[in-house]
Amino acid sequence: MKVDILTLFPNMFFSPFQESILGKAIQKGLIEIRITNIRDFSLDKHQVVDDTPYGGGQGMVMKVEPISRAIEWARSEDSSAWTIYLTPQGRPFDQEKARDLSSRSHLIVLCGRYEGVDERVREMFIDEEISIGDYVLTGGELAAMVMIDAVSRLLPGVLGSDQSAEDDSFTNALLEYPQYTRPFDFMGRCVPEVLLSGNHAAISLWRRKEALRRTSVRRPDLLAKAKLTRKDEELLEGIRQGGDGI
Ligand code: 4FV
Repeated sequence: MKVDILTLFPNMFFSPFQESILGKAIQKGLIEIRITNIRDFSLDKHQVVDDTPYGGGQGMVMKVEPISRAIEWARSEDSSAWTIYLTPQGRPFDQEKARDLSSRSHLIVLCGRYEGVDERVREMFIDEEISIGDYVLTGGELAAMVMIDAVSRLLPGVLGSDQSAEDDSFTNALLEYPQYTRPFDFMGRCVPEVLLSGNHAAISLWRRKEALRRTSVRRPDLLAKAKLTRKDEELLEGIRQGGDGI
């Protein structure tokens, strides 16, 4: 996958994309990230990229010309690129959207600043608007990093063999079950015995039950959307009756 990032603050991306899983994926060529300063596409001698809003009001608006030239440049060698604008007015980002974007070959990601971009940018150049949450950031850069991280880890070969995105939270629409590792006993709190039993059927039943319990308590909205088996319903019934559901 190729990702073009259009931003006024390219330096913000260097360290997050050098570290850990994403850094390795880039080194291995599993994902190609090209970071471009929109200011480089401003033709006026002071490289102005923003201006006051027509109709008055506070703040500044990003000008359409530099952005349009930057997007045209990024698209120049590949017209199939999918152009995304990160904005609080966008479609809420979730695992389903991450999976959808991970099937694309070339993403162009526009990071807004100030009060946002001139409306004609959205009308003329943006394929999809995405929001990472109902709050206001100082810029779209952090939102872009969040989105690219969630998409990248779904690309083949990015997560090591010992890791899989298969039983992620939200992959099967439930929150993830509790995880434990050594020590067995920490300040008197011990790891559930079943996890040391070696009985894989019992372990996966326990994990399913705990995922159902956690989801029913913390995110009943997700439970309503989840495809549950009859066994799941039984487990849930048991959980609701305060039993342990088995
Ligand atoms: C945002 C979000 C976000 C709005 C004004 C950048 C800021 C500034 N982007 N999800 N929430 N963007 O707050 O994606 O231009």
